[in-house]
Amino acid sequence: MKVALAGLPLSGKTCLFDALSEGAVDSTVHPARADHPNVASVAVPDRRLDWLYEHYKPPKQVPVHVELLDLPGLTPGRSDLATQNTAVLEHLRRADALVYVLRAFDSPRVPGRVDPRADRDVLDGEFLISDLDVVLRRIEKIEGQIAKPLPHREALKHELEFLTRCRVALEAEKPLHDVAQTDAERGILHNFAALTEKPVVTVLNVGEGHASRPLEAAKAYEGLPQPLIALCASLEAEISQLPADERAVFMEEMGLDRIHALDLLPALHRAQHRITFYTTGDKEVAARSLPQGATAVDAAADVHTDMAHGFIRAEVVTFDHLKSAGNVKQARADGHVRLEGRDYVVQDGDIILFHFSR
Ligand SMILES: Nc1nc2c(ncn2[C@@H]2O[C@H](COP(=O)(O)OP(=O)(O)O)[C@@H](O)[C@H]2O)c(=O)[nH]1
Ligand SMILES: [Mg+2]
Repeated sequence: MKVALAGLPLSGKTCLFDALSEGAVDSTVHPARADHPNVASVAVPDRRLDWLYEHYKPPKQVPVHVELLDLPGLTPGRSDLATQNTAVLEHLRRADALVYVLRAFDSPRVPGRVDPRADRDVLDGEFLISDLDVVLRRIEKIEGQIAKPLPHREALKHELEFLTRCRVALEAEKPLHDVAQTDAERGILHNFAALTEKPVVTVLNVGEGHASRPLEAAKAYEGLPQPLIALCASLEAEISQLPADERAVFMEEMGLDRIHALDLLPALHRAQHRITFYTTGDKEVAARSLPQGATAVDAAADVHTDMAHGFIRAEVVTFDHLKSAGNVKQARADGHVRLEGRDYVVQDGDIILFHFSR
């Protein structure tokens, strides 16, 4: 799962990146560049996994990881930075999901007005234009091919019809995520990595004065897109750089009862229509991510291809049942451990033991 931070310059992307990656990259030495984005692998916080780890006490816990990308800001209207802007958009295209970082803090170090809704419209506008550009180029190419008696002419005709609908939507300033109706059409969008089709979570970056209750500041801006997470990126970045034993004291001083940035990765996971299932064993407990609708055999393949090839059945208990029963033996006695076949649709929070032949 690859997630990229998108925003205007000085909106707080790098602070957010530092808060989430706990300073894995020293961005004062290596600022994010379009030809060299900063990348960090960040664990998705997961209370259920923490509970399983406490419960089974194996040597290791393995969370789901996200590859987080920090990039330069988008600079529409700056013709001197057009090449960099195009390169940033290309990186965003390759991400599975985007975070819009919107500035809602006032600072003498950052020029210009504070207007997150206008900034968000600027980002949307950039993505619409960029997608339209790709769609128009593809249309032109297909129109050239379709004149020839090619064997896959029918498929091209369908694609052209779909791309024409895409063009109409984009010209009316509508994002592409509503246009694709069939799996084939979604496949086409996926191929050109449309920006306006990607799952988005918005981060409203508020000033220090609102750090402890950031959502209060969000109330000043009606109509910001959901899901939305409000936080003070500079302060949360600062906290993440502190030694663990100093964090609580500092947070108390600042009136923070929690790190709001921790909500971001789970929100991105949900926005991508993905679920989490768990495996437990002597060596580790692991959280694993699957697209909604995936089956038991897909889940087995995620653990090991051998498990999918030799799949016999899955033994499933939900996290909530296990937790309330206290242990698997009791959950079994309560009738909450089920045997499921290969076509069982995995549910968020399932704990699965696979039976398979070698
Ligand atoms: N007061 C305040 N300043 C912030 C906040 N987030 C970022 N900044 C400041 O804004 C400037 C730009 O932040 P940075 O994360 O580098 O923005 P980027 O260009 O989007 O990566 C820096 O001087 C930060 O210290 C915030 O929440 N509050
Ligand atoms: Mg930056």
